[in-house]
Amino acid sequence: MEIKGAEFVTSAGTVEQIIKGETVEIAVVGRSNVGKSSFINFMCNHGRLAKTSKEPGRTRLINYFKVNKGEFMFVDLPGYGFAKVNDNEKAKWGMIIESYLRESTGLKNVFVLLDVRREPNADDVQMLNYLYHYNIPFTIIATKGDKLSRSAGLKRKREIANALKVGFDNVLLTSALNKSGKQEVLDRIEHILTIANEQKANPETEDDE
Ligand SMILES: Nc1nc2c(ncn2[C@@H]2O[C@H](COP(=O)(O)OP(=O)(O)OP(=O)(O)O)[C@@H](O)[C@H]2O)c(=O)[nH]1
Ligand SMILES: [Mg+2]
Repeated sequence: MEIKGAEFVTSAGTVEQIIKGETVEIAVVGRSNVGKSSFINFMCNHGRLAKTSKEPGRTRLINYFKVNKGEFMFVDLPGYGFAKVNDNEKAKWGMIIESYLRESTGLKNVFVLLDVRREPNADDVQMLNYLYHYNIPFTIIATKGDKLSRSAGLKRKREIANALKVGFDNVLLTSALNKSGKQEVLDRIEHILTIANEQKANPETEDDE
């Protein structure tokens, strides 16, 4: 698969604004500042599609981006675990992320982004438990691979896979800066779209995955 173009569709800040459509959605989640917005820009070959920032907590809304004129959508979710916001705001963010994961009808896979240098923390583990619980397929993506040498990056990939109890090949190592790891992610997206199309053609097998 190839990403030929992408455009911003809309933002959702409340539960009512969450899109309930048929277009396949791939959501991007992770701690604040892990590189979610940069990842979407990198995958879409677009410098400024999703707003990025050095300041954690930049993305406060759910942002939808249509890829290849609607072949699927990337959904940029607010980062979790941002310490500097008050509890009230934290609860509101948590609620919008959870509402999205529960209510979106197009969601087919969640890309869980982790900084390659960091151990997955309690928030990351909670997110994965949530995805397991609701039976939502996910993909682990390590970001900022450029911060480590190739061998150190591979070592961290192994450690992340072990910490999360997933296979080594189920952690995709990327760098938005170096633009590395893109093909593996594109292959993954192609696989997700193939399964989604098969489900559409044979709706009775939907629960088999
Ligand atoms: N070196 C390096 N820096 C990166 C990479 N990806 C993102 N960054 C930097 O990390 C910071 C945060 O990036 P964002 O893409 O805004 O992160 P985010 O996860 O969307 O953050 P929130 O919206 O606040 O949750 C920015 O300063 C980016 O330039 C990468 O692959 N390599
Ligand atoms: Mg962001």
